[in-house]
Amino acid sequence: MAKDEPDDDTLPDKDAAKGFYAKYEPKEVLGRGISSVVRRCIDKETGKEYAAKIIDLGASEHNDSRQMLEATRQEINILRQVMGHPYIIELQDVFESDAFIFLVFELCRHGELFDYLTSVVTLSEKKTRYIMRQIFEGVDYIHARNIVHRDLKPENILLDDSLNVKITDFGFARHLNDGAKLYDLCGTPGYLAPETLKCNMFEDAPGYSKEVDMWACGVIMFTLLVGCPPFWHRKQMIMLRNIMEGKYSFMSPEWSDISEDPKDLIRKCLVVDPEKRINVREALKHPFFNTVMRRQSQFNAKKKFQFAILTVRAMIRIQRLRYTPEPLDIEEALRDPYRVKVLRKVIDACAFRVYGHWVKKGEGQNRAALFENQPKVELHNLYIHQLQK
Ligand code: PIT
Repeated sequence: MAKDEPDDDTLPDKDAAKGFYAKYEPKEVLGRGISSVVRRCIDKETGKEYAAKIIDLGASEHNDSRQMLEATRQEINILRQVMGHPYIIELQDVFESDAFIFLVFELCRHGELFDYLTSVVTLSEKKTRYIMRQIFEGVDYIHARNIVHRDLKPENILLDDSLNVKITDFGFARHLNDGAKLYDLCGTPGYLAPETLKCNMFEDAPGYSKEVDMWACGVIMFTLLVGCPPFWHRKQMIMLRNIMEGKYSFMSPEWSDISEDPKDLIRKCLVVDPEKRINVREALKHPFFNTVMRRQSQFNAKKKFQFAILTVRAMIRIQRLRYTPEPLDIEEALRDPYRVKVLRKVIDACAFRVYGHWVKKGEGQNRAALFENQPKVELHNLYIHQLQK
């Protein structure tokens, strides 16, 4: 670390900004926040690349700037507690001046999981397993240190050179002693847990704890598999009501090709009562992550032989399949093209290619709108009304 957190309340020296520019050469912008910017930068001595989050304390009013300084110091404190895990962003250096704070992180060249998902629309079960296992392992590390992240979402999951996960943005993270609860409303609407919303609605709400991160993991996993979030509604009030009631479904056509294990894990994350929700250790032991281990657990010669035959048969079928296009029911394709998997893939890919730039970060609202292939109810009613006149 370039600088330790000062114990007293005085603002640190102005030379710290010079310290950052003496050590690093800032390059292009990787991302922007309200009063911060993330730039790629190069260590002048070693030539190694990093990402520097430059927080502009002067961008806000005097009081706000003091608050921002305090909040950033708290974030640094948490970042130092969770450092040293392969799936959590590594804080490399800190420089504080009275106008700016520079946080230097390891570089994640592949950017946000959010942008990756937008480019591929949906992830296969296998890729979802790979990504979700890493997210849960990162969350396990955080929770084991009694820290709750409170803002897990695909925008806060970065991907490194090997497409491995790095959990970032600990701006809302808090340390929680055993049994302690939080009461403030923070996070991102589509990912908020019911118990967090309850704190904002009822005076006597019991508060919330680490379980909110497991809820957010359920929302992320659902979104990775089918491309749109579980509780989405274009009216935010209805979306929040859906969250409170845990109202979502696996009924859309995209789910018909997805197996039972991932659905079961999502169901266990999206349990309204936080006490009955799966915890991170249990999630890592879920069959979704342990399918291979289950098969390997006991050697059974007969089963092995049957499996070998099935494999050979499947291989022959797959080889033939290459030359045989999937049968297409023209009537079904005309009536409801979105139900046909091959057409659905083409439709989604085209929609994302044309309208992908609409997908804004934050609530997943625009992303879900791209999947809305039903007529809006009001418009539909208006249309019926006009016809009846
Ligand atoms: C990038 C690329 C990269 C790192 C980051 C962003 C870091 C972001 C970050 C932001 C936080 C935080 C931790 C990490 O607490 O390599 O685009 O607010």
